Order: sequence, then structure tokens, then C-alpha cells
Amino acid sequence: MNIVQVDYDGLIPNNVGLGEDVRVKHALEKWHPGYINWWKDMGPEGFQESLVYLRTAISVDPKGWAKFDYVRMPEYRWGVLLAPQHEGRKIPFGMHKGEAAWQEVPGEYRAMLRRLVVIQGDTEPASVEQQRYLGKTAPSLYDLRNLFQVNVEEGRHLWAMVYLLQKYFGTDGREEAEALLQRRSGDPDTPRMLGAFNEKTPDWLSFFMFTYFTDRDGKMQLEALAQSGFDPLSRTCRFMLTEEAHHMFVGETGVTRIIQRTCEAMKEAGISDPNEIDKVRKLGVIDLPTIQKKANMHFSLTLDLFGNEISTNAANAFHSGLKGRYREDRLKDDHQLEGGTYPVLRLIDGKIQNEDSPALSALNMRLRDDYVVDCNVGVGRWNKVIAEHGIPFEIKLPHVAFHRHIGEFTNIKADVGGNVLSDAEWAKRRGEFLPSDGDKDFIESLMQPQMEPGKFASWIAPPRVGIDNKPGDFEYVKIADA
Ligand code: BYC
Repeated sequence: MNIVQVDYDGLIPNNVGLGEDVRVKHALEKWHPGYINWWKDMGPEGFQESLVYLRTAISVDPKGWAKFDYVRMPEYRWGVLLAPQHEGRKIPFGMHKGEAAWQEVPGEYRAMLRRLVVIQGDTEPASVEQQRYLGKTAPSLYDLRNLFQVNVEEGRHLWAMVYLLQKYFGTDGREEAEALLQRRSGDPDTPRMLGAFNEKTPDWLSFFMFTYFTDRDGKMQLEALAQSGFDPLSRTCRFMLTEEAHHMFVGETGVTRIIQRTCEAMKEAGISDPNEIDKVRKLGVIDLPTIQKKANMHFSLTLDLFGNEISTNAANAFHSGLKGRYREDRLKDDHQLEGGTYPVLRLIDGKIQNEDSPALSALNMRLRDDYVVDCNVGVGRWNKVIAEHGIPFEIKLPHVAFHRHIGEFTNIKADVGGNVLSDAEWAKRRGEFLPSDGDKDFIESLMQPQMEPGKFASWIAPPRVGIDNKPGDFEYVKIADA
């Protein structure tokens, strides 16, 4: 079998030899109608008949893996694609370091592995559900197409995890695959598994912040799982990371374009003080302090996705060789961490301070630290745009103790600088840090659809280049009457 080329003949495009794997093929074909029903019920509302200019994976060769064409979303070819197997790959970390990578699930780690696959799988449809209504208020056809690209690929990532469940986890894998279609983002009775995936994504600034901050958690977690000693998981995650890069691009450039438009409008109107919020809003753009508040919210919600700073689950997953660190293969240490320590920011006697903790228990913290570094790179680029317009304002990521619901800082209130606040102070100052109802209403008032090819809503600049090098007035979505 040529692993790089994808078999497109059957119902499910794949490069895993499904044609010869009758049991798994049937299991996936049985799961398929439920998936399509879920997509129609919970996928992008109102655009299922529209033709969307989407990329579809046709190979896993890093050079040229996708083809672009118009497709109706329910007819998108969601497939199962794994990065090529590395001959002789060894488990890169933990107590089994140096042993041959597992091609089957090791019995003693079955439950732990299944839990990781299910949690990863659960986030993918959750994000589609969260973004379900955004199409109706898209600021351009370019952005509408990007939203749908992200959505169909999150759908494919669900397929990626469901393949692992169906192939390697027998009856309970099948049940978990069904349950992934039953839970719903924000549902009080059957919510999605992780907190941030039950929040709303009510407007396009939220969407861009989500794809910048929360998809980046996806990147970090996938990078950690791509190191796994369980080879099929590693290979699946490696290919998912190729797609994930575009999602973060959508987020980073989306926020950049909003900032750019705000700065341009301020300059044209002769406003140099970013805190003249009412005047800036009258220009039909989003003021920088509100953009900061949205960043505060999405960053803090996403930090919760890293779990507790000190975690036995994380230690066990590493020790067993199931989940590594960010870019484990580039780190220079013993890859076992049994004696080492790592500084963990903790709440000690009411004060936020570093404490050296056993490195194995601190792996969530370490991944979160790597995440914060990665987040700051794009924030620096946003600030460059602001500086180029000569506006005295800088977007800053809030302190990690700010607005937390998981881990060390769950039971305290802190401001964006990490100063502990009383409940009363927090209640009084909350609106300084997080979007207020007024801010939300203002943003909502801007969310008017702009569906003419080449046109953009007042509050966002056009992109510098089109998708697949298409010209500015390209019709990325041919909207069909619903
Ligand atoms: N919400 O030992 P702890 C993505 C639970 S995003 C609710 O600290 P652990 C994407 C935890 O489950 C990436 N519950 O946890 C992005 C545990 O419960 P149990 C998704 C939470 O295991 C955008 C208990 O608290 N992938 O791909 O060390 C669009 C003790 O916690 C939360 C993954 O996350 C929470 N936030 O770390 C689309 C990778 N946090 O089991 C897609 C797989 C913790 O004791 N998952 N809990 O009942 C993992 O590696 C880990 O499960 C976590 C948690 C890092 C999430």
C-alpha cells in the first residue's frame, strides 16, 4: 500500500488500508450516517447546500497534500489519514523508552489511552457546535469560507479519533464513538467534556480569538500526543497538526485584520487615544481595550484546558509512554524525569509563588508554559501593527492566575497582573478585565453579514492574499437559498 496516496474509491477516503480491513470498514460505515445526521443538525446552520471553495486532503505528503475545489459541506470527503510510519520507531520517553513503538494497544494502558483519545475526540465536534451560527454574520465570503474550512477539518479530526476507537478499542471503542455524537456543547445534561468547549462563540472576534488561543491548545496537545509510544496515535496526530496550522493562521490573521482596521480608522479620524472608546466605536470598528478583554477571556479559558498544574494523570501518561512533552524529540535530557524538578506557580499562604515540584507531576504546567511562549509570538505581531500606526497601546496576555476555573487558582480572584483581589473588588472591577454586557452588545451590533464577493465588513481589513492565491473578488462561497 502506498501510504502517501489516499484511497478515494470507497465511502471513506483513507490511507490505512480500510479496503482490506473489513471489520473496521463496516464499523466506520455504520457510524457514518450518524455522523452525517450530527453534521446536518449541529454543523454550520443555513449553508449546507452552498458550494464552498474548500481544501480536501488527497495525500499525506507534506508537499502538496491538499486539493481545492467547490464542495457542498455534507458531501465533503471526510477521511482517515495517518502520517507515514517511521520504520523501527522507538518509544521516545518514559519507562519504556527505547522499546519498539506499540502498533497495538498495550493492555495495561488501555483505559488511560482510551480516555486520552476520547477527550481529544470530544473537542472536535464541540468546536463545530460552538461555531454553528457564525456563518449568518460572516464579515466576508473569504472569512465564511475559512470558518467552514475549519469546521470540516474539525469534523475530520473527529473521524481520526473515531478510527482509533473503532480499530483498537473493540466494543467500548464503538460505544465511545457513538457517545461522541451524543454529547452537545453547552448542554446542561450532556455537555462536552472540557470546560472551554461548553462556552459560546457568539461573534467573529470570539471566533478568531478561539482559533488563535484554543486551537493552539489543540496544537500543544497534539504535539504531545504525536510523541506517543502508541504509534497509530502518533501518526494520526502528526497529520492533524498539518491541518491545525491553518486554523491558527485564521485566528492570528483574523485578529490582526481587526486591529489593523481599528488603527486605520482611528488614524483617519485623528484619534490617537485608544481609550476614547465611544469615539472609536462610532467609526464602526472595535476599540483596542475591548479586543484586549476578549483576549483575556479566551486566553484564561484556554489555560484551563491544560488541567491541574500538579497532575498524577499527566505523570502516569508520560511514565507509561502515552503522552510526551511538547517536541519531546528535540529536548535534551533523560526523557524519563524520575529525579528532576520543575518550577510550578502555586498559591502558597495566599501568595502566588514558584515552587519546585517533581518534574513528572508538573507536566501539565510545563506544557502550559510552552503554550504561553507560543501565544506571545502572535501577540507580538499584533502589537507591531498597533505600533506601526503610532497608537500607544499594547495587547498583553493576562497573568496565569487570572479568571481560572481549573487548578491552583480556582478559588481566588486575581486581576490581569496576578494581584489577588477580594470578591468585592473582583465584582467591582470585572468589567475592566472581561467583556461587559455593553461590550458584547456593541460587538453584536457590528455583526452584520457582508456576502458580496470582494467586500468586507467595516470592522475588519481584507487579507493580504487570498486562499489558494485567488484574487480579491473571488467567490469563495456560492450561497444557495436555504
Ligand atoms: N475541563 O489530572 P488533571 C483541541 C479533569 S484542544 C473539565 O489535571 P489531566 C481543539 C480531568 O479530566 C486539545 N475537566 O487532568 C481545539 C480529570 O478528570 P478525571 C484537546 C477537566 O488528565 C480547538 C480531573 O479534572 N486534547 O484539540 O492531567 C478546536 C483531574 O485533572 C479539565 C487534549 O486535551 C477541564 N478543562 O489533564 C478543536 C488532550 N481539565 O479523569 C479542537 C487529551 C482537567 O479524574 N487530554 N479536567 O475524571 C489530556 O491530555 C488531559 O485529559 C487534559 C487534562 C490535559 C485535558
